Amino acid sequence: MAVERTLSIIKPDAVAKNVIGEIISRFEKAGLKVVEARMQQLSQAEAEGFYAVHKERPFFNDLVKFMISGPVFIQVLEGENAIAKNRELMGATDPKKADAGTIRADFADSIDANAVHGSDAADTAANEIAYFFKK
Ligand code: RTP
Ligand code: MG
Repeated sequence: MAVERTLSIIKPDAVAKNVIGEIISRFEKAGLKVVEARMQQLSQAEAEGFYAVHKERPFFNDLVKFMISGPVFIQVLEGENAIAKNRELMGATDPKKADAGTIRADFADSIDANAVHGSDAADTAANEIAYFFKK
């Protein structure tokens, strides 16, 4: 297993619930390290660009509207197998299907307001990190 970096976003619903710390604590306890981070209010263009891969999907407009509904906490997590580990900690996209003890099972209200984003593969992780943390 290799040390990887992945992009994590704590979405507006979880920021509004005041659980940024609890969510970061789960990453840290699982051995992931926060190596970059900031709070940000996304613009419509930033949210559309970030989720551009979904732009033909029926949920795209709602997804963008939700992602700009309040500030988000954007971070880069680093550690062994970070991409898959983060997805495991997050749980399934739909919190009703997420395993008990996952972030989405514990903090998400719906498939739209689902608390966190995590990169899903090595190439998307690299692209998403570059999107928000340009060197
Ligand atoms: P994310 O990108 O936010 O980490 O979520 P994900 O990989 O688990 O799910 P993805 O398929 O990439 O979808 C991105 C976000 O779009 C919303 N969605 N709604 N109504 C629907 O069928 C539906 N499907 C996806 C979710 O909020 C999901 O997080
Ligand atoms: Mg995704």
